[in-house]
Amino acid sequence: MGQIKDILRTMEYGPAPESNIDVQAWLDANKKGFGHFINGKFTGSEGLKTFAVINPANAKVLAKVANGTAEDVDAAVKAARAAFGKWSKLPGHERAKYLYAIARHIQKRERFFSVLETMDNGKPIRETRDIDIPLVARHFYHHAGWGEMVETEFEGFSPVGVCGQVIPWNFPLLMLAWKIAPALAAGNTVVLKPAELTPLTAIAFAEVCHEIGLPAGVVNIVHGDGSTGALICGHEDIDKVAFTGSTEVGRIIREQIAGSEKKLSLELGGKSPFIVFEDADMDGAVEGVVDAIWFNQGEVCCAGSRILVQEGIAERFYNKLRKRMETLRVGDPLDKTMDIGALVSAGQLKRVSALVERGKVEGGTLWQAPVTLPAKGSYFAPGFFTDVEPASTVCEVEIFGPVATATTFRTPDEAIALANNTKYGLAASIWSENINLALDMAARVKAGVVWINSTNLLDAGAGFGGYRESGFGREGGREGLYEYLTADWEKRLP
Ligand code: TAP
Repeated sequence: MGQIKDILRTMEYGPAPESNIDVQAWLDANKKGFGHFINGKFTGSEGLKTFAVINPANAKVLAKVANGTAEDVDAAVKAARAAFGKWSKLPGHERAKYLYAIARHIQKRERFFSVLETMDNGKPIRETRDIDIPLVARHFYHHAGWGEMVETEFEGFSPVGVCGQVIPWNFPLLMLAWKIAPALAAGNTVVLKPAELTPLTAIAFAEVCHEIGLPAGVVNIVHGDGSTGALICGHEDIDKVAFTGSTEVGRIIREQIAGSEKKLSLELGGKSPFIVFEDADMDGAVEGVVDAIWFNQGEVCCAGSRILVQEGIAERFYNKLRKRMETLRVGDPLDKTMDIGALVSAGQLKRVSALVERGKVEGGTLWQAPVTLPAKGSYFAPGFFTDVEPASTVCEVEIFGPVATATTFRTPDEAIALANNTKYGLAASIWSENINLALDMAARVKAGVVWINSTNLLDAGAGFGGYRESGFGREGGREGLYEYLTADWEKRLP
């Protein structure tokens, strides 16, 4: 019954959109360049400074996009402020209609969004088609549900106001969804900056907002580099900053807004342990490693990048893993048979390569999949290091590429000591057939998310976020909503 009601609601937004827009035709039609989306209008890029967007799989230019200035940011914040009054006072079920409509339009355009995301980011089409874009739609559906219930479930809370949101390039549209869906459901308006490397699906998303008739100013998207991000975070009329990205930039933002009244949430880096006990289902754990570190080329904040294996099974486990690596396919991300695509940019390839070289110099033994990489594009063969010291660079620094480290442990206590020997605390994965042991470990590992006999499971209904230098605040589920609400009693404080 609820479902039928939802369908009826979304039907108010007209017939289903076209589902077969051609990505190349869309890019060709915008050859002059894309602009920002401010106050419900596309600015175009004429007369604006632009930057080139490159397809990392073949190094070809895909598009030109305007670089946001202080004036653009100011116009976007003003539009968001003007829209806030009416939007925040709409009954939650009215706001929910728009979220349902966004979800539905994205679903209808799944193919378009998947291809565009793959071309922009380099990740395999199998992942954008089966993971990224379905999770984006799910995020909007889920938060449409919260929109319906926000007044009753969060009585005594009000929306925060105008939210400045800055996101990274590793899951461009999904990170946008994680930011925009809860903000809107709770009654806020937003100014969002996508990563300079991957702005294209955010532009297509703005088109969806336009088509469904989202009131002007509720969502504003300003493109640009880190300096545009800094302008948004520092703008005096922003009430909340939500940032996902590196710990380094998170620190800069925290310093920048210290002393202001801005609410802040930071989703930062990670160096997550992947702990395999000798009683684990070994085939399952090997498959788990594939998901933990080679999904999305390892460009995943919660990637299981530190494999910890109990000593008695280590050699057998490594041998199985090497055998599995022989079957990995790396290449053109638009090819549906590929497991691993290109890293996001030539710069990222250089960074990953330099860290891996450092690992070798520091004495690590690198095992890489025997793959032939395409001649052009930012490809890196997946691999893992053995013979590494816990204090070595590759064990400490987030590589953010398809390379893990592997070390052994003897006892659960030693595994915990190694797992927690990091400045981060985002996620952990524990593999054992002994559920008591796994649960005991889960309670002792310092991480915001712990998976048992699984990894990289993300859902709109479950709060996600870190401890320590992985940041604070949660995204998803009930916890995530609190990031976009203020308790009314706080407002009454003198
Ligand atoms: P960053 O370099 O930190 O960039 C993230 C975003 O911040 C980009 O849009 C960037 O702009 C912008 N930015 C740069 N300097 C800024 C400043 N001073 N003020 C405001 N914004 C600024 O991270 P990245 O390289 O894109 O992404 C990789 C990092 O994100 C990794 O550390 C990864 O672990 C983390 N990450 C964390 C999570 C969660 S949920 N914890 C999820 C995904 C990624 P431009 O890049 O456009 O210049």
